[in-house]
Amino acid sequence: MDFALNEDQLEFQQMVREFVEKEITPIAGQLDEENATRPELFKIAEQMGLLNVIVPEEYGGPGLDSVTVAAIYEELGKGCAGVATSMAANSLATAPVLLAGNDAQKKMWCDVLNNGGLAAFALTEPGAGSDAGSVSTRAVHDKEKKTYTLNGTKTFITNGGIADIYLIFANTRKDGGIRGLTAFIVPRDTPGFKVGKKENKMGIRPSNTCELILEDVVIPEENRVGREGQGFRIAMNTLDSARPFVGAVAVGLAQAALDEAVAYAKERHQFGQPIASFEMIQSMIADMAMKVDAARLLVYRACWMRDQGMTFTKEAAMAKCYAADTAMAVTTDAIQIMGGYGYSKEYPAEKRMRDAKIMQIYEGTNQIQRLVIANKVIY
Ligand code: COS
Repeated sequence: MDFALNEDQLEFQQMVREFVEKEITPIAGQLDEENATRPELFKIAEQMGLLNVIVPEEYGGPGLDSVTVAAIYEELGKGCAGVATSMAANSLATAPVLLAGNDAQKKMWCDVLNNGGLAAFALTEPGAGSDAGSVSTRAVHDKEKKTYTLNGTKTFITNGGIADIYLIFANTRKDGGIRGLTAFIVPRDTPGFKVGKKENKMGIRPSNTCELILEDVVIPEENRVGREGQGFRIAMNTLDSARPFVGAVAVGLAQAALDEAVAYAKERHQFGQPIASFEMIQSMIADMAMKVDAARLLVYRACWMRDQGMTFTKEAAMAKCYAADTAMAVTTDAIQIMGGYGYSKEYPAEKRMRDAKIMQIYEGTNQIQRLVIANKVIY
């Protein structure tokens, strides 16, 4: 058993750490205020190869293993979970194409990412969240014209307003249900495809989250990824792969909150001594540190299992769920240690707490993760 990152992984980690410390951390508060993405950050990220991390070498990408990708996302999470979410959405949206796409689809999709493009994964709808199988966006096949016509609305889509290419789930069966769920590639400039309202969110504000509207969007048959009805399985497999990455962002976020709370506790004097010398503060810091370490181990184990080709659905859910709960608990305790200063916007702690909340909600709520875990443990 080896718990250490190898030389290449350490190199990536260091490179991203420097990028985060120089380009993201200093402006994270401002990005949060602006509630907007910064295209120049994506430009730098593209040059550093951070937008196509899971693109295999045969399709022009670095083909990084999941452990390395987690190390990258953990560092991004330390700087700003919003920026990290936006960049990680490229991996989420790419996974279905790599899993079930044909060679031409993989080439086309990966080229977009290799050239600095952004992608979006569109499963969620106003009426289909945890119940992913109840998607009501319809895809009607015209066998003669060899096309599909898509109609429906997607909601809470990361990169929704700024992506170049979209992976959209729609139902090919009139009566709906998971057996009709099908994945499609929709380029942004397709007629009938519109970006709807932009969300004004509590946290991860520097990530773009939008509604998508599809009105008679006609795409060629070649844009269907996998078979008709294979979409639910593709979505589930994709979420298995992506959940440890959400965990990685959450670990980075929690680690940064812990580091800031420790630094504050050593500086802040009350009753004539640093508050770090008080046992009640020490107890909180010890619990925070244990949770962050445990979350990190779960995240890297799930990624390692994926890289070994092992079944890892349960472990992915554990990693995502525990890391998200850790981020929430640790950021809350960081504010408690910092008192009024933690509650003030002068320090990053309150932003981190707002950012942490979404980790328990997106890419499958933590209640859904517990369902997945319990199902695997019991049956
Ligand atoms: N990998 C591969 N196949 C899977 C799978 C997985 N992780 N999970 C389920 N499946 C398959 C099952 O094997 C089953 O196949 P068969 O019908 O051929 O036996 C099928 O999918 C249906 O499974 P199940 O009956 O468990 O589906 P449910 O509708 O009960 O839903 C949950 C299962 C709740 C786990 C699923 O809907 C889910 O993950 N929801 C959360 C969605 C989500 O994360 N949304 C976030 C938005 S996207 S960022």
